[in-house]
Amino acid sequence: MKTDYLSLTLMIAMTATVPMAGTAYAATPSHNHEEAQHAQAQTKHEGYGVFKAVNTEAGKVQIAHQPIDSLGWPAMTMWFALRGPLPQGLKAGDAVRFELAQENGKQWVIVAIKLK
Ligand SMILES: [Cu+2]
Repeated sequence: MKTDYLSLTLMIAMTATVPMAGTAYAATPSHNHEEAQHAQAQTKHEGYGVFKAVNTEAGKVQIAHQPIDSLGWPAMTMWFALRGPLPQGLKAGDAVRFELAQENGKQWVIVAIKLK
């Protein structure tokens, strides 16, 4: 009786896990991204905003970004560490599109930035 109960519990645990994973996977293609590989790389998030300033010594850029729904972030102006080159001719006030990735499971850094 004890064994039956255990195997039943395991079955419930397994059936409960599988549909959840399936839902998360199925949700990915319906996510309307311009480039599919962004959605597949779950650690990356896309943002839009206005480039404000750069601190080349610190390797940081200041961006007034729009809300980033995939991260639950509201719109704000903030500094990001930059891991990559800035677009040629970028100047304050330019609209940009950028990709964020979490570094060491903590800080969100910009791994790509382009003129929008
Ligand atoms: Cu922010």
